[in-house]
Amino acid sequence: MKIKTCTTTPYDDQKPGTSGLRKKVKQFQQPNYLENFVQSVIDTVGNLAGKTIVVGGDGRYYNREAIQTILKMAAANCVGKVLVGRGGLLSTPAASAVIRKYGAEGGFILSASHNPGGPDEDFGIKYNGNNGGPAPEQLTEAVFQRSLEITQYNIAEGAETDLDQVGVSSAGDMVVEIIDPVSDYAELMEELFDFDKISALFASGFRMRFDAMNAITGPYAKEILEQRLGAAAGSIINGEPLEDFGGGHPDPNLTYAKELVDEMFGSNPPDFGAASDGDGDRNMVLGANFFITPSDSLALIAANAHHVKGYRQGLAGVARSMPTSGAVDRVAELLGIECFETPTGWKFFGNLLDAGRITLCGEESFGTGSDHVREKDGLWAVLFWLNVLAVRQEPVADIVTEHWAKYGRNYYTRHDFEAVDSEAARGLMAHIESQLTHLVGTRIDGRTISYADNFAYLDPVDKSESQNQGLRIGFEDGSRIIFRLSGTGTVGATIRIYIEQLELEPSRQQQDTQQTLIALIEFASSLSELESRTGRSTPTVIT
Ligand code: VG1
Ligand code: CO
Repeated sequence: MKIKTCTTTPYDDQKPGTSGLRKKVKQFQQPNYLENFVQSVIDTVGNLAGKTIVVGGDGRYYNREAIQTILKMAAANCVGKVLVGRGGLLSTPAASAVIRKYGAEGGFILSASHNPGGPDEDFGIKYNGNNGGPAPEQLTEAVFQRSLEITQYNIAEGAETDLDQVGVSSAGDMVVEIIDPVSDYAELMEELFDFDKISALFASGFRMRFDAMNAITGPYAKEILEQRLGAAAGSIINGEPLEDFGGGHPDPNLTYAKELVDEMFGSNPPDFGAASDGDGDRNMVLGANFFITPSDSLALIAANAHHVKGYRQGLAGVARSMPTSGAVDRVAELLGIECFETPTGWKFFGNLLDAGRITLCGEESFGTGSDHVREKDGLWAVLFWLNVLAVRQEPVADIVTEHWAKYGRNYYTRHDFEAVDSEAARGLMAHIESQLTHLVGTRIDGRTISYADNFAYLDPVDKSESQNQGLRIGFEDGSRIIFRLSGTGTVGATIRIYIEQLELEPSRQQQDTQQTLIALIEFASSLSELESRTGRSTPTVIT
């Protein structure tokens, strides 16, 4: 196998966002674009020679081409061995599990997660380290700096690897092993959850619907839910991974998982519904006629962990991203465990998980996970809920209502304004920030603002600092309004407004969320001059 060193010129836009580098496929197809980024990672990480790495993706358009390029570059950069999911497939949590199980040095995960796929849509790539988790900010920043000065990359010339046959082959001196993408992950799930109890639940006639949204989790859900746990055939819908996800957004929320939502709120709904995203790390869970917010799901998982095999021994602590509601905080308080508030993005949980400070963590953006891997994990959350339902034998709605009565209910919503003009979005954020100091003491709808700031995070483990992580307005009664710009979008800017309000009185816990939050929603929109600055008054997505 011949190794070539090719000269190249830098691109100036390879700065990874919340979760890796995400761009339109057409941008990735520019000459040397992918090669520059991959070589920048290899140069920055610095120690891959002779080591094992993992490569896989969510199966979207350009996945296979990218994997062939990465394999040739890995061979040329003296990587010892690459483990690749069959068909180039690995869900994000499965990739994390495989890195950890085989002691790999790291891995490349190819995905733009919940963003649409296809020749005119999105692609993405990120590097995870040997703990199985996304590279921390210092590393992604160093990769970006490297990408600005890169002048050459190494690539092997030779035959393409057959990605579709499980087995071992070689590319020059490098070993390539195609692995079954599901089995290691399924085994890990069997260790964590009471499969016998969940099987008995299904055998008793419990009905569920899992919407894989034509994305990566189809094969995982079929193997685990239908094959191993005995869920009725047909429990999984949209279970074939497609390169364009059937033309939809593989984003498990109330807007984009419409087929599932319609069924769960229709006549004779199944007992439990769930969906996952493009790369399998997100989850939405629903009961019959009942939506569980991701923030509540995290709190309920924490409060019910003692029912579940892998978590029965107790929780070290919990963490949530800053915009996630405070529901889990009160569970932690009652359990007497630590609760951390981190910036948005799973990479910020890594140190806390590695240090054994937390067992569970989650984000309001349909992300929940634990110390079993270093990514959020969609099917894991679904199995957790199934395990709890199998033990408690109560309807989802009753379990959540009972939880609220005990801990209080955090009414919570997120309004997303997608593809806003970038200048306008930056102007809006600057305008809000300029008012923050004057806001403290202001009363809105009977509540007084007690703090207003730009969230900064000091990592308690490695003491690294992260600034500018979202504008927060907090009220004396615990209500909050948060403004952030998305770091995963690929068109213009996406403005996210997060609003929450705590209600401790059970008789007031069954109200409509948008109505309950209306005063805060209106204040957020007038404070930010949303409509005059962006021309938008209606959110693209309401969660
Ligand atoms: C969004 C979510 C964030 C999540 C990230 C990656 O980021 O808000 O909570 O960690 O997506 O999720 P942003 O910057 O667009 O708000 V995934 O499933 O896209 O990898
Ligand atoms: Co995802």
